[in-house]
Amino acid sequence: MNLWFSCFLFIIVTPAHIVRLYDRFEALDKEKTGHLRPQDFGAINRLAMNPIGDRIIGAFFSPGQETVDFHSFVRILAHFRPADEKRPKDPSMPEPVNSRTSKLKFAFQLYDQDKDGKISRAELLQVLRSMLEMQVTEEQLESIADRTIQEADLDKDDAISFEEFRKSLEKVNIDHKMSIRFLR
Ligand SMILES: [Ca+2]
Ligand SMILES: [Ca+2]
Repeated sequence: MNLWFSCFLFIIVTPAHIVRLYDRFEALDKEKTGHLRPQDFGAINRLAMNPIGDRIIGAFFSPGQETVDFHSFVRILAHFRPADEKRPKDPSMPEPVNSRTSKLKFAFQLYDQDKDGKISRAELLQVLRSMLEMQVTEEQLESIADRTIQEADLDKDDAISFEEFRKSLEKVNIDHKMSIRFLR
């Protein structure tokens, strides 16, 4: 299993637990305003304990936005719905939010914090550091980051574009990894 994949796996498996948020939106919304603030998400143990929980929570909020309403909340959760393979593809329709591409984009933006469309070595290091803290030395972290980038970086600009990210995960069954039993 390549390193990139193991990093990725960690990230995409964890948000599956977000399903619990769905049922708990109202419970979380203690002041009954119809909106959640980032700190409301902290009541979810699984997220609070997740080393990159803050990033996952951050994905619920558009830039500059401090609250999330139920509609946006559900839209983010929809990324984790299994793709419906049997439904015929209609090229005139926008890509569904639970398609493989949308799922990969969601995972990609958890790394790409400055939103320049590339995962830099520093951004990858930040994620690795949060995930592996205490278990490895800084030197080991850096060598993991270097190898991960080397493996995926096809145009050799020392950063991972979305296309490179997608390519490096071509053989991975994202749907299986990043799906939840949703809305049942
Ligand atoms: Ca970036
Ligand atoms: Ca590159």
